[in-house]
Order: sequence, then structure tokens, then C-alpha cells
Amino acid sequence: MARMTLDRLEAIYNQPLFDLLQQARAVHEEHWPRREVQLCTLLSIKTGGCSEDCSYCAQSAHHATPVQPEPLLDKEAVMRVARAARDQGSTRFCMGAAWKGVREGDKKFEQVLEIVREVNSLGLEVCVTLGQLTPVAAQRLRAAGVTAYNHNIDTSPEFYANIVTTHTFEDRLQTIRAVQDAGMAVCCGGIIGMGEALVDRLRMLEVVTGFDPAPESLPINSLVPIPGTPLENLPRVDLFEVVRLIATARVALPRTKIRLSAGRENLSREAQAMCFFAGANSIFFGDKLLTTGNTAAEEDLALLRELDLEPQAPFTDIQEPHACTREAHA
Ligand code: SAM
Ligand code: DTB
Ligand code: SF4
Repeated sequence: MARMTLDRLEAIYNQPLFDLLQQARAVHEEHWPRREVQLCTLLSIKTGGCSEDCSYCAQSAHHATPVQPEPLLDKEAVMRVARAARDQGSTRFCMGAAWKGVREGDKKFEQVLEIVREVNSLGLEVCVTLGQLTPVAAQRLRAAGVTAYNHNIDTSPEFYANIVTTHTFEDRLQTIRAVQDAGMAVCCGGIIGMGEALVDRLRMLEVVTGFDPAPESLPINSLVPIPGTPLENLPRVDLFEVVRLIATARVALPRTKIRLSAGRENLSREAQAMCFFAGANSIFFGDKLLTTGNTAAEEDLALLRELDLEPQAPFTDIQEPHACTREAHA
């Protein structure tokens, strides 16, 4: 699908809510198994002490947050979590590191490659988010078995400098291009509730709809205000704004998995049901995100049961990574 213009996105978003929901639901049912939700486990493999000043982030060294920096986890520690994730029903394992970026040859990067190879053997989709990548680093991650690389644009190009000054929006796009050129799927979304306007949220979607291929997944995070960050006192995003954005994303990106991400802990069961109806088909599963809490796993499973939804079944054949190819999205 071609890039959607801002005008078009506004027209979709601003429909009467039930019209928007009906449109999104129809698109969803055309492209996805109607009851399936992917469970993804998230693990911070290297926490805190990050050189970047992202104003929402608990892990930035620029803000005095409750997070204590920790070194890169060793492979066995990661594998224990990954095996438990698989046994609990997750089909995707996402590892995050609080780095500005990585390049080939770095000792830490080699350690991450080793971890990826091993996690890959478990039959899970493997996603990593390590900051900026060089083209060669991207190729090496792909060769090690990474399915998808998460690199969010987070907001509109216009608003970006209000939340980060240590790198640019264009830097983010450059890494995303390196990921695509290496043949990995792109996981790219953003955060709402950072003081941006509706137009920034839709401009973010506009940029993402212009990716070729379309992103394989789009995380929608609601800001989790972190004490000590410049955004610590911002109010919670209104549920209907979250739902409208999910529905608009579903219409604009029919084949992209939409992941209801940070901030889910603050959503009631009814609110989450609306998000699933609007097109969200993936969640982070497990009691912790990177540094903040998440809904308890048993609560999530109980909610899915009550809504007659099902966790995505384990893959029986993961030989081919689920990366989108340019052809598949032509
Ligand atoms: N350092 C890497 C990077 O910047 O891409 C990876 C880790 S970063 C924590 C991954 C994403 O988590 C961010 O792009 C942002 O969308 C989301 N995130 C981080 N802190 C958040 C918060 N307090 N509330 C909501 N989303 C958050
Ligand atoms: C994404 O978009 N959200 C996840 C994942 N990608 C890496 C991270 C959410 C982090 C929430 C704040 C925290 O736990 O520090
Ligand atoms: Fe946080 Fe990633 Fe920004 Fe570092 S680059 S401060 S880990 S969001």
C-alpha cells in the first residue's frame, strides 16, 4: 500500500467512532485470524545508563530516574527467560538494550549475536531493539537469526526534537533503512501522551505508511510517566484516543501487526477489549516491560479467554523468518 496522506488519515480518524470501529474491524477480519492475539515477551538485556536524552525514558543517563544501570545479561540468564516465555505461550521474544546504537566489531554486539543465535533455536520470533545500526551490523543481526528489529519513530518528524536532542528523526529513518536492506522485518511505532497534538500522531502514521515494505509490526505505546523525567507529570491519554489511533492504524496498515504496548496496565479489561476490537492483535506478555510493570500474565490469559480470543499458536516451522519482503507488500 502506498503512503497515506495526512488528509486521508484525518478523514479516517475523525469519522464517528462507531463508523471508524466498523471500518477497522472489517479490514482486520479480511487480513487476520479474527480471534488471534500474539503474545510477546520483552526482556531488557542491558538496562539504563543510556547516552541519549529521550525525555520519556527511564533509562536515559540524562534523567535522575529510579532505574539503576546494569551490565549486559549473560546468555544463560537470557535463555532462562526465553525458555520460560516459550513455555508460557509467547511466540515472540523481544530483547532491548539501552544503547545509542551498535556497530559490528563491538564486543558487546558480538555477545548479542551469540544470544540471538541461541534464542533463535527455540522456535520463537526474535526481535531486538539496540538503537542505531550500521548496514553491516544489520546484516549480521539478520544472519544470526533476528526476525524483526524494533526502532520506533515515536512521534512526528516535527515534534521529534521536542522529545530527543541527542539524535535526529532522520537518524531513526536511516537505521530503519539499514534494517530493511538487510532483509529484517521492521517493528516501528511510537508513543502517545508526550504532549504532542493529534496531527503529530497522524503524521507519525503517515511516515510509517510510507515505508517499503510496510512495517511488520507497529507498537502503540501510551506514555508511562517516569519520575525524574521531563514528562513525569503528563496526564494519562484518553482511552478513546488510543482506540481511534489503533483503528486508524489498522485501516492504514492492514497487514501490520498492531501491538498494544506500554501503558496497558492502566487500561481496564473493557478498554483492552475495545483495543482488540479496533485491530490490536499483539501484546507484551509478562509482568514487566523493560523497566516498568505490565499486567499480570494470568490476568491477560483470563481476559483473552473471556473475550473468546486465543494466543497465537506456537510456530511449527520457523525456518523462514517472518520478515516482510518488498514483493509481499507491493
Ligand atoms: N534504545 C533503543 C531505542 O531507542 O530504540 C531501544 C529501547 S527503547 C526503550 C524502545 C521504545 O520503548 C521507545 O522507542 C519508546 O517508544 C518505548 N518507551 C520507552 N519508554 C517509554 C515510556 N516511559 N512510556 C512509553 N513508551 C516508552
Ligand atoms: C516498544 O515500542 N515498546 C516496548 C518495546 N518496543 C521495546 C518498550 C516499552 C517500554 C516501556 C517503559 C519501560 O518499561 O521502561
Ligand atoms: Fe531510552 Fe532508547 Fe532513548 Fe536510550 S535511546 S534513552 S534506551 S529510548
